[in-house]
Amino acid sequence: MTFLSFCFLKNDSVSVQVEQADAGLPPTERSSSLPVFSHDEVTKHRSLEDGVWVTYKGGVYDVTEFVPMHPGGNKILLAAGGALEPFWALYAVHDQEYVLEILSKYKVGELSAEDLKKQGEAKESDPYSSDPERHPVLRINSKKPFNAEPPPEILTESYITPHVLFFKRNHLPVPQVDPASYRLQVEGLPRGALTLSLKDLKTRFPKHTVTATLQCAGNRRSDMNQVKEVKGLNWGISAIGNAKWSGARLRDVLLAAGFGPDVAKWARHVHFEGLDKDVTGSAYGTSIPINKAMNEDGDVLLAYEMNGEDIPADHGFPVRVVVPGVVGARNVKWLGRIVVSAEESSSHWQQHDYKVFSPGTDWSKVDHTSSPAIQELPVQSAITVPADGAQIDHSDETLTVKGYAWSGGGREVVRVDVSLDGGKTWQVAQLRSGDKGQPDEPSPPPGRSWAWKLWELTAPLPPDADELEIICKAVDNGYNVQPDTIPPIWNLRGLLNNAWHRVKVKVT
Ligand SMILES: Nc1nc2c(c(=O)[nH]1)N[C@H]1C(S)=C(S)[C@@H](COP(=O)(O)O)O[C@H]1N2
Ligand SMILES: [Mo]
Repeated sequence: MTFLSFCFLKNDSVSVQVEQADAGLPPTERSSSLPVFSHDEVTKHRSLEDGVWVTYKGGVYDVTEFVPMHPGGNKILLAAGGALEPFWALYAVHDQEYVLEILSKYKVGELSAEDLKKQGEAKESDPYSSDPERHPVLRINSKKPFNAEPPPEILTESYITPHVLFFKRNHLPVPQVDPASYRLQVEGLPRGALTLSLKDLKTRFPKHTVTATLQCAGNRRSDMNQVKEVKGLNWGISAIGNAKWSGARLRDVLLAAGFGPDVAKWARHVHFEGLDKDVTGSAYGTSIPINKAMNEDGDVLLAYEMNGEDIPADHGFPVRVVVPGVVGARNVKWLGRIVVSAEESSSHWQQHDYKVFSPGTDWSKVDHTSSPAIQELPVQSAITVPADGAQIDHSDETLTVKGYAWSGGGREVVRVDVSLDGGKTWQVAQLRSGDKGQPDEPSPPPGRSWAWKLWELTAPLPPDADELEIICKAVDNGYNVQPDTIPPIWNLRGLLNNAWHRVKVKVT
């Protein structure tokens, strides 16, 4: 495990609350005649060009000069324009006297008292006011509802994605659920409804743990948007994460609710409804095919733990469905109701979204009944390091390229090809199913490869090139490959972009 991932794993539940001014710093620091800056002013300084400013306990610091001197200086840039506290909480080594001394040299002002106060305040009458705190390293695509993804280079630092870094995809405010009064309804079976408390779920059914990757259908949408405008959140390449989920098997719960051979004759789908509701009172909901739900090897969970802890609020506390190998949208969070049915869910998210159409279909002619709802996902891969537009030193002898690869439906990724010359020549990357330097997780049985692989290639830097186009593409055990370009898979909602991932870097 790398140092960085170690820090993240050790600090899973980082608070982003900004502490009140004065705590910890000598009083002389506060009585300065330095100018007062607003939060908006500070956020303008988040690059080497515009200066790198950070705040710490109410002080404003210009650390531009310090960035090139700091080991892994670009990591400071993640905090640029905002508070240092949550980042220092990730890297515990910083909480030391001498670090504060270094920092004090760079002080340029005070944060306005008003903005300091605002950082702690939740606004009443806002349905999102009870949403949980999130780590500021996340790149926000939308605040309300909250949708955000981690920076790619951090995503592949750890095989198991810590929950603070795991992408968050919410359609509605996060519901606050009291675990003591929580009840799960299981309906649609001839025996009548089964009601389960959280304790029932934990004690009446065997606990099962599955390492599974979750990917949003909109992952990599921003690249599709570049080809031709699409509708949807502008996700980069990190709307994907890999976690250890634990809970009861859905199959066991349905059997306990009375699922048997007679039900199997007519049952075709299992509906899931969340406890998150829109203003009209309708809940987030979708369905999956019954065979995925009942298959002994399907590993569908009613999960109450993520990475060995209670599922965090953003990820569905206290119970979420985990449907390994299937699109994120079916992995319903804050699960309130399960219904066994002959029909698919009639919800918006099943019938009018999460469907893909021909590149020639536009909003004037789209017929949502003409395409099936997305379930299993296609083979996917992306390059997380280096970043698009990065500069590489020409005197480096080798170049290291890193990324992730995954396929839906339990199909295992068996190979990742990497090209450093725009696809003229290819080299095979090294795959792993664990943290770097650690043993791989044991291979799952065939057809149950639910987790991603991380990959890496270190190769000689091609001589005399001033720009490289780096490409990756994965192959799964069905020999499915990724399409080479986006235009043939373009669709109006920008879903399922799994074209070869390309990044351009400058050699200087
Ligand atoms: N109840 C509920 N479940 C939900 C959603 C939601 O908004 N409400 N979003 C879905 C979508 S589109 C995705 S991609 C995943 C995201 O899960 P995560 O936020 O844990 O990463 O949750 C799914 N389950
Ligand atoms: Mo999604």
